[in-house]
Amino acid sequence: ITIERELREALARNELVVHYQPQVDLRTWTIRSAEALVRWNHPTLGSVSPSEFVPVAEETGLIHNIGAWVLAKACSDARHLLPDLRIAVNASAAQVQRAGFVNELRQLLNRYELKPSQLEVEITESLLMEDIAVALENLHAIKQLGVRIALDDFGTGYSSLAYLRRFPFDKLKIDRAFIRELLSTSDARAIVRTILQLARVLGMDTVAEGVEEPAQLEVLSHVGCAAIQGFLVARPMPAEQLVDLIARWD
Ligand code: G
Ligand code: G
Ligand code: MN
Ligand code: NA
Repeated sequence: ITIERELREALARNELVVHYQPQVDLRTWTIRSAEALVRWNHPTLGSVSPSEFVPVAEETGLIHNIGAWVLAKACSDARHLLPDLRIAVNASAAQVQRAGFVNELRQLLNRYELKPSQLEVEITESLLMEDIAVALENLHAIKQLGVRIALDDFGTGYSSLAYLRRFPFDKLKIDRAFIRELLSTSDARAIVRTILQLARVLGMDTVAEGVEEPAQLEVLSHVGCAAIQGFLVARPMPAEQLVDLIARWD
């Protein structure tokens, strides 16, 4: 309740920040993209995780303001600091279901003079379960615009294979639950393999999330995963730090 009131003021007080976590292409071992992750620097509580405040923002409708701010910040950083990276931004179901969402994207692309393909929107499977008429229309319009669409946390929710054909996804993000068990259970490895095959057949890109150990990277390379994201490469960090990391990378 108090978190809701404070969240309302957080934007105006400039307490939200966006960090970026790189994704590494496994074929070339280069950083080609990064995921934008919002953080809340609370004056007394310190850094508050989005897993705590995003649900509150969704319940109260504040997610529209916060989401718009994150998108604009990510576009600004993509333009000024990270022009060679594709930037992926998480969008809540409510955002994608709003009629004005595609226009918001179009205006940002114009304002920051970005190639549409430099931007990627990450959505979760929960979106597919809600009232999907507007969402489906918006996803197709986003695709038309040339902005890429990634399906986040893939494999954990309710993912009917039919949805994969019906929605225009460019990328599947393999949930870290499978990566965590990759070395210890054979079914996790089988599931990852199957997701990768499915992605290949459907012409979708892939990234494994939550990669923390070299041995996981080893397996993922072996089974043909396109890219990895996780603490093994780097934790989410401010854009300026990512610029430094990339400069040191080559
Ligand atoms: O970075 P971290 O692991 O704390 O993120 C926790 C959750 O918050 C993740 O599921 C992530 O997708 C979500 N998240 C991070 N940034 C955003 C954002 O800008 N918008 C939305 N809707 N979710 C976000
Ligand atoms: O749901 P989504 O994929 O958007 O969530 C991304 C979240 O995962 C971020 O909050 C980020 O901090 C977290 N994360 C990223 N890499 C790793 C990792 O290697 N291990 C763990 N445990 N979490 C990670
Ligand atoms: Mn994500
Ligand atoms: Na995810």
